[in-house]
Amino acid sequence: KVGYKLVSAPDVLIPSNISESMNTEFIGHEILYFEEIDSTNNYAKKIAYEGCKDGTVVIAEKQTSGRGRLGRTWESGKGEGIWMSVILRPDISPEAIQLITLASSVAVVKAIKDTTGIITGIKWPNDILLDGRKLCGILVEMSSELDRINFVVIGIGINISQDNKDFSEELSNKAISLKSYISQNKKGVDFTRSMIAGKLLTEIE
Ligand code: BT5
Repeated sequence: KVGYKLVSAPDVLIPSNISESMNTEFIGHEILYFEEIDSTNNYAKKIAYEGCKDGTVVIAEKQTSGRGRLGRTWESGKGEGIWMSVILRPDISPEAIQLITLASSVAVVKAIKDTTGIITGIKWPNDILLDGRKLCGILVEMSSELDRINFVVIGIGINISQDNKDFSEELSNKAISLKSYISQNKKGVDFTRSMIAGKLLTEIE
């Protein structure tokens, strides 16, 4: 009869959860959250063309047509990872776009280390590996003119909770998730997806 205490909240990627671990000047001040979407990069490009704000983020629990590079598929099951896209309007020349991919990879490695204590590695240009398997992929797309960028979309997919059996047969010994690594190796500390997402946006900025 003394009321209730909230001891834990479900790990959904809603903006209020993410902003608890975010400290940014402009990235993520607008976060668009979807339970299901075809691809966060597709939606991000659409709203970027329509003029959305620098730093807008699109995030989803599930993607039905998650994309890698060159038309490849990105497996993005419901609630199993962080599937998100960040829209930037940087004042750099189109040739410098590779720097954005590299900086994003570094941001992922730092966010994971700071949140979980786990050290991952970068396989140039856009893969983050753990135990020799792919933990995260980055897909940077842009719209530009000859000498200036209109916008960049940084699409990031991080596997969080899949077991081997949750991946397709093709990926079962090529992909890994953070939680399966932690439980198998008894390393790292517990975390929520929102903690990593908030920290990642901070690092990207
Ligand atoms: C990438 O492409 O690694 C970029 C992946 C980017 C995904 C994000 S999720 C949010 C945003 N919205 C999108 O639609 N995409 C971005 P690439 O280097 O081409 O690697 C693709 C290959 O990785 C596939 O052919 C598979 O072999 C493998 N793969 C697919 N899904 C995977 C997963 N969940 N984990 C690990 N590897 C995967």
